[in-house]
Amino acid sequence: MLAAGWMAMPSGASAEVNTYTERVGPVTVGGYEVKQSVLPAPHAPVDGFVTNMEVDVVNADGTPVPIQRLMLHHIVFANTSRQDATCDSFLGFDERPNDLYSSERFYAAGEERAKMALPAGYGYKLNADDFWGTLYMFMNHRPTTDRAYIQYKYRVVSGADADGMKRVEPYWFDVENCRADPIYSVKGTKGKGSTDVESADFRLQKPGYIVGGGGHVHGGARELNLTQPDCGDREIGESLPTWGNPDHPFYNVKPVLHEPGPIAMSGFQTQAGIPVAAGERVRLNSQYDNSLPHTRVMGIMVVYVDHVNQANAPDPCEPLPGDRKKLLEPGTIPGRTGGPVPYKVPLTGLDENGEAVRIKKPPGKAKRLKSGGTIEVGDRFFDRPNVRVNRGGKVTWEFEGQELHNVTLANGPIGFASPNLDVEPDGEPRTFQRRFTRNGKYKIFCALHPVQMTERIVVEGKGKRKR
Ligand SMILES: [Cu+2]
Repeated sequence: MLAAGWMAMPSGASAEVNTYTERVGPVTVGGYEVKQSVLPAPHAPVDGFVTNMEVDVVNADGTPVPIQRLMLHHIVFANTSRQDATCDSFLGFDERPNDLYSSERFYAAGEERAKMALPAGYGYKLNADDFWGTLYMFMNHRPTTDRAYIQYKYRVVSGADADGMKRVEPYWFDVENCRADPIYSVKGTKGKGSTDVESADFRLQKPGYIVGGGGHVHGGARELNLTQPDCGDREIGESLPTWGNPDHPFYNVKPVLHEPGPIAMSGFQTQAGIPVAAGERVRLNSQYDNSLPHTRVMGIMVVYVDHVNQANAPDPCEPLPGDRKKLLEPGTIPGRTGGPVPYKVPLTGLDENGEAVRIKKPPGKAKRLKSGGTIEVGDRFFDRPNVRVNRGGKVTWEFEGQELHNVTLANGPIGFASPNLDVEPDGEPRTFQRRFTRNGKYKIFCALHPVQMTERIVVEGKGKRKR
């Protein structure tokens, strides 16, 4: 399946500025499945600078694939010829150390189809012999196996035109950095209008100027922003979501396999650049609504830095440039602004025809599980899909499967989710534990097999309420 077919089609007026279109795949995704994998991503064998990039999902004939069929939930492009600027080592999608991913992440997109757009005169260095790869996640919204191609376009300035170009280095800022699946969960236990903030600090390797950036969030996000804590915590960049209107496919596709994400994220650009002195901290703040649970969310911003040598380095906290431009700002494209849309992810099961239907709980009678009890996670099943637990009780999931699975809250009193786990090579199950301190109905699924693997835990009684 690796890079079964691709093509390069240069087009454009000048011989020195070309837009190339490549295609990888087909990617095959089973019915109602969520698939994450990696593929080599070919590029034109030229030396130059990438100034723009975008990605989409297409059929063999090049027509776009609607999300009623397949949704490209997210995709990352990395250059394996260079080391990533913010990570030395990585955890793979299975949460085990995996150096396959320690290559330079330079462009990413989610459901919102973010595009790379650098200010004029700046570019991401492409060498003819660089090796690019992609890490992608697809969701199949139909009961049958489907296939599609990942198609990406990028604009390259090369030859004599490349002489005056300034090279930018990509920095991947991520509140759950250095993981192939950098997810976390928002509890959602506070009042209306409350905000959960997760932050992470980064330092550039050399002084420089940030000339552009944009972010990725999931459903429930308020915004991402970048601040300089050593400069009075001033804001230096932000990325804001625009949400779909109620009739947007994100809210109407069946089945709902996750909380719908934004339809666009704003970005920023500046020719003059945002000054960052050597050793200065840059902080990413990922802000989500905290009145409802939001599980498996992300807070990521990719920024592009024009590094300068120490002689030309900006002073600490040098004034911000006056030419900061916002791209795709909320309100400039059709959609909802003014904060995230309240949304409850339902449980989905299969009817007798194998079609997805909403369910209240998995079939079968509820069994009582004592505190300290275990639930086995096998390949495509939870061995106890309906349980009752006393408040304060602890539940352990034992992952016995050969495939990866996870435990993810769809809806219920408190948001939580496990990493993707399977059995250890020596046969020992990996485990995930949780103590239930709030009464209520916890509707749970495996986010990789959401219609096949569902579970309901009813927490009741007057046991310990420690949080
Ligand atoms: Cu699963």
